[in-house]
Amino acid sequence: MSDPSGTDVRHDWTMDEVRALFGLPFSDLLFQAQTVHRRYHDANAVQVSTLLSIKTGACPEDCKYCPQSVRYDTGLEREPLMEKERVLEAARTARDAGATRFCMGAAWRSPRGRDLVRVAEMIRDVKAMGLETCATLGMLDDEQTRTLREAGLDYYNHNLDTSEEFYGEVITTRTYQDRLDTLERVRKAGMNVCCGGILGMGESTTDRASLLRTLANLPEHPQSVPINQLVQVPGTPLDGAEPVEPIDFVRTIAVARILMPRSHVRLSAGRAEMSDETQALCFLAGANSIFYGERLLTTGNPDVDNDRELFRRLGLRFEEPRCAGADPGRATVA
Ligand code: SAM
Ligand code: DTB
Ligand code: SF4
Repeated sequence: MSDPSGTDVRHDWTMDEVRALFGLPFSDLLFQAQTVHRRYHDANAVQVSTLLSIKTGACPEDCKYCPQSVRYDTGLEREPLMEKERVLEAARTARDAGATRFCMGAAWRSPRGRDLVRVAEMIRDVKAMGLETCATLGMLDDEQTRTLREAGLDYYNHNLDTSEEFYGEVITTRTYQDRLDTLERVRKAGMNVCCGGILGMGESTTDRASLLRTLANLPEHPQSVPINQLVQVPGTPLDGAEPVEPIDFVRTIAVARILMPRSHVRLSAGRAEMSDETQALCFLAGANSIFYGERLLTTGNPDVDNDRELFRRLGLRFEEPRCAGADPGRATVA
């Protein structure tokens, strides 16, 4: 299953090479992606994460896709940082439904003061339940990164969202470099990086290629690569954007798989708007992770029962969490 030589794992992809993958006939691309996928992964196992918004809305940033920005009127009810007991209750429900990772998201530019200590306490307790932990809290400085590492955080999610070239069309309140800096801190602290982007914001195929190239040419591939389809929310500037062609979405998953063979590629937001057939093609293209549970952060996700049925029809099963040491260089954080 694994390629001990690791020859497929490269960090020197050129734009021409990545664009050429996008230009392959669909069947050739999927065959290549599936071949790489089977070399590194169990092709019928899917990692499942459940999300919880632990602090909702009133975010000062201007991300044009996001219902939680204070700048757009989306009718979203704001909620301050949740009490730990409520978070633990949601984590228990997720675990009992079969999730193996619990991801806590906060609508912050970056965490402030005591808030991070409170999140660290949540992380410790969620981990003690036997779940892998993930958090997405915005930009981090060195000390905050250390605090999360010491709490035992397994994964930190921080997305690049799109290509460096298109980024300015989507977000103006922080730079691409700010994001790369946070990713570097997380990586250097020894936590697993979860980093991907969003399709369907008006970006070109070249932008998609550029995003994936940036991810693949990082010093280490992110262990988890979420590929989101924009969830259009009325009131956000990107509501009404041209939807992604499903075949193009599948192509992007396939290219991510080829560029980052060892990573988990997550078919992330947007599944509620996708057909079962498109999702099946995404798994065939090498997606091996999903968000599981009726809610993403503030928007809907397919019902647990529907997902179980889809897994049954496709012969997929829930992947066991990786034990320490199984992932070369990275592992579940002690
Ligand atoms: N506030 C923190 C930050 O942005 O760094 C963490 C939470 S933020 C909601 C996490 C990610 O969710 C964003 O980077 C973006 O990729 C994704 N996201 C937000 N709104 C979305 C939408 N409407 N559709 C798809 N993905 C979305
Ligand atoms: C990621 O890449 N997608 C998730 C998670 N990381 C934090 C968030 C999707 C959010 C979709 C819109 C919402 O529910 O608010
Ligand atoms: Fe705030 Fe994160 Fe939404 Fe951007 S994506 S507006 S930073 S919550």
